[in-house]
Parts: sequence; C-alpha cells; structure tokens
Amino acid sequence: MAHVVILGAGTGGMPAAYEMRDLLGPKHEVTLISENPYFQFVPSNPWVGVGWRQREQIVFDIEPHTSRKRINFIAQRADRIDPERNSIDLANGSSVHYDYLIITTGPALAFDAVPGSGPHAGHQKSTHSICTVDHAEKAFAAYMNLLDSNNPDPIIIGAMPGASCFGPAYEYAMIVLSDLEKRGARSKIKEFHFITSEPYVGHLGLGGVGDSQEILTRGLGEMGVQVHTNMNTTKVDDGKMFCEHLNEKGEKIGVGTHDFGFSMMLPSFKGVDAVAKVPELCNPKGFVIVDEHQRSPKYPNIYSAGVCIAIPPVEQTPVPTGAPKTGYMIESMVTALVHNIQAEIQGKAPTAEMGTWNAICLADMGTSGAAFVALPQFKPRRVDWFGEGPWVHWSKIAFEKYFLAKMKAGVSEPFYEKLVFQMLGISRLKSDEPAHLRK
Ligand code: FAD
Ligand code: DCQ
Repeated sequence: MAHVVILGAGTGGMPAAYEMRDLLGPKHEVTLISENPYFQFVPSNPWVGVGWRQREQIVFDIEPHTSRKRINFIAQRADRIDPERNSIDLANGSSVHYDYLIITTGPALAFDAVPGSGPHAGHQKSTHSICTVDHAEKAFAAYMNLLDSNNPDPIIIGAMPGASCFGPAYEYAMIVLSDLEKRGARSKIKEFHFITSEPYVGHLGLGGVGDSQEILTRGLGEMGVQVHTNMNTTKVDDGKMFCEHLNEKGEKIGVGTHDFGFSMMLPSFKGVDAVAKVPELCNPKGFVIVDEHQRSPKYPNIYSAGVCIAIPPVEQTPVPTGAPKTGYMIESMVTALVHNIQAEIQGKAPTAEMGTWNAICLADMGTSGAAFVALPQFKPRRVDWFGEGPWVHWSKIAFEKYFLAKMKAGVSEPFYEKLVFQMLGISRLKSDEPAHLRK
C-alpha cells in the first residue's frame, strides 16, 4: 500500500487529490493537508475587494467533499518536512508519514521585500493585497473608508518589483474604476495611478501576449489612469509610496514619492517556509525545483505543481519581474504528476507524462474583460492571442461557478471539458497533443 500526501488545498492541490484518488486503487491512501479548513477560488478575490462577492460565495469547507471521495483531510499548517524520514510535522505537534509527497503550497506573499508594505505593516494607510480572501476583505474595508471621505487622496494600484502575477493588478484597477462609476464616485477620485515593475503596460511577466500592450494601455488611458512603468517601489510609509524610476537599461532616472489614500500592490511571491527550508529542494526564493515530469531531482518521491515551483522568467526586465503561473498551466502540471506517481506505484518509470503548461487566462475588467492564450508560455509561441469584450466578463463568472461546482463534486477534468479544450487545440498532457507539437 502506498500513501500519497498532498500539501496545500488550493487551485492545484484540490484537483491533485481528486485525480490521485481516481487513479489509485482502493488499497492506496490519499491524504490532503492544508492550513485552512476551507477552499477559496482565488481568481474571485479581486471581486471580494470591491464588494461584488461575499466570502461565502467563493469559499467552502473542504472536509465533507473530500471525505465522500475517501480522501483524508487534515486542516493544519505544515511546519517542517523531513525528506530523509518521509515525514511532515504539523502545527498541532502531530506528524504524517508519506510514500509520495505532492507539494502544492502556492505562494508566500513577500511583503517583507518592500519595507512597510502589506496589509499587516502597521500603519493606518498601508498597501493592501487581494491575493487571499482575508486580504481582499481588508482591502474592501479600506476602499470603502476612502470613499467615505469628502476629499479622498489618490488611489494607487499596481505591482511590486519581483512580482509575477500581474493579471490581477490590472483586473483590480479596472474593476475599482468600474465600481467607482457604478457608485457615481469616479469624479471624487482626483488621481488614480497604476504603478508597475513591468517595462511596459501589458507585459504581464510574459513579454506581452498578442496586443496586450495596446489594449491595456488604451483601457487604462480611457479611464483617466496615470500609468508609471519600470517602477521599483522601495518603501511604503503611512499613505506614502517611495519609488525609483528606471530606464530600459536598468539605470535610475528618477526618485519620487506618491501619496495615496488607498493602495493595492501585488507583492512578489516566494516559497512558503516549511518548503523553502528543505535542504536542496528549492531555488534561493524557496520555489521547488522540478524536472519536466514535475519531480524533484533531489528527492525522487517529491513532486510539485503550481505557483510554488521554480520557473525561469520569460525575459530579463530592468526592474525584476517573474513569469506568471495560471490555472490551466497548474492543472496541466497536476494531471501530469498524478500519472507519473501512478506509473511509479505500478512499478513503471515515473516519466509517463509531461504537462503542456499552456497559459490561458480570463481577466475581468468590470463590464468587459480580457482573455489571453499563450501556447506555450515561452516564446516562440504557436498561439499568441489577447482579446477583449463583454463575453470575457460573462465567461469568467460562468467559470467561477463551474470550477467551484467541480471542486465540490470531486472532479478535476470532466470528459466534456477535455473535449471542448481539445477542439480548441488545447490539452493538459503532452501525450494528448498532436505528434508534431510534442518536443
Ligand atoms: P494556492 O491556490 O494559493 O493554494 C496553496 C494552498 O496551500 C493554500 O490553500 C494554502 O493555505 C496552502 N498552504 C500553504 N502553505 C502551507 C503549509 N505550510 N501547510 C499547509 N498548507 C499550506 N490564474 C488564472 O488562471 N486565472 C485567474 O483569473 C487568476 N486570478 C488570480 C487572482 C489572484 C488574486 C491571484 C493571487 C492569482 C490568480 N491566478 C489566476 C493565478 C493562479 O491561478 C492562482 O494563484 C492559484 O490559486 C495558484 O494555485 P496554487 O495551487 O499554486 O496555490
Ligand atoms: O483554472 C483556471 C482558472 O482558475 C484558476 C481561471 O481563472 C478564472 C481561468 O481563467 C482556468 C483553467 C482558467 C482558464 C479558463 C478558460 C476557459 C475558456 C476557454 C476559452 C479560450 C479562449 C478562446
């Protein structure tokens, strides 16, 4: 009997537990461990940050759903992984032994990289985050507080140096603008700034996708947003942001302070402590090093998927940026690794599958939205497309309901989903791609 433990029940970990359970016979055991007892649909957190969603609509308790699928669930934080003894120490003092470990712990938010930043920095006006549902609720309260004032200070939305997940920064800027218009409060906000570490608007950590630069520049411009690119934010104080402006060579060409009444800055990510501390498992930022089969070269019974893995940046930028890891890409990693673990348990080589890492994303912009498809993530791309329209807004709402329903039902990729994506020429596994596309 083999015991497969999945650490982290997020966008990657929940489907990983369900797929692993489906692939393994009843004599094997599957355990999911996560810090919180609930699942949150992370892509909806920007909506929580403007009050368009309540917590209960995007969060549910995990245990009833996993227990129906005969998956053990433990709601505890992991504090230490001992890869020599194959065990994990949990915050409540207990420990769990594994034969195979799947790490899907997502990001730790590196607020410490920019002193004074983040929702727990301690000053009255600090930069907020919409990365977790808790943070998004706090951001919403601060945003409401700003609107209560008669003469509100500027709004700043954007992304910190080293950030990789730029989509939600644009999404949040656009939905705040859309929310201000709905409330008849747009004219109250005299200054609205977008401050980003990207070298140009729409870079997205991907070197741009299709017409992303033109479309997003136009979108922000039409809404009266003042845009600042190549910005290296160095410090945040009470209602003040300190930034260095770099040129394309990475030389400092200006230093400035921006006042704000409300700010949301996407932080850079790093690996969570318990994972980052494991000797030789991770790169210096604490992201798990994996091979093309999602397996650790150092510890062959450890696999990993999602935001917590190490991937190189698509290109060097004057202010450092990273490459984003999006939902479909994460699920392609998960589907590949569960097949590899199944193969190994069956006594075969754990090199059965590779994920396609296709980057597909729906970003909401309030009433309209933007979608991109980058196949594959790294250039040169076979498909490099960025589009916009109200259909994206509605598709994202539909996708939210669909994904939450799948996670409650205990299914990762229903056959019709696979079919629809296949018709679009998109698949999770390399082995499902037409032969000429496989490397
Ligand atoms: P997560 O979903 O963050 O899951 C990690 C889990 O591990 C969490 O439950 C966490 O509590 C748990 N954990 C961490 N450390 C421990 C520990 N020590 N012990 C136990 N448990 C632990 N991608 C898209 O494709 N489309 C989008 O629209 C989109 N929107 C996004 C919006 C936001 C605000 C953000 C931040 C990201 C978005 N992404 C989007 C990117 C990506 O899809 C998400 O970040 C996704 O949730 C990442 O999945 P994950 O499984 O790697 O990590
Ligand atoms: O898992 C996903 C996810 O959540 C993390 C998203 O966030 C909302 C996504 O946008 C996935 C898989 C996606 C992508 C969903 C794309 C569905 C529509 C496909 C149409 C392709 C455009 C032509």
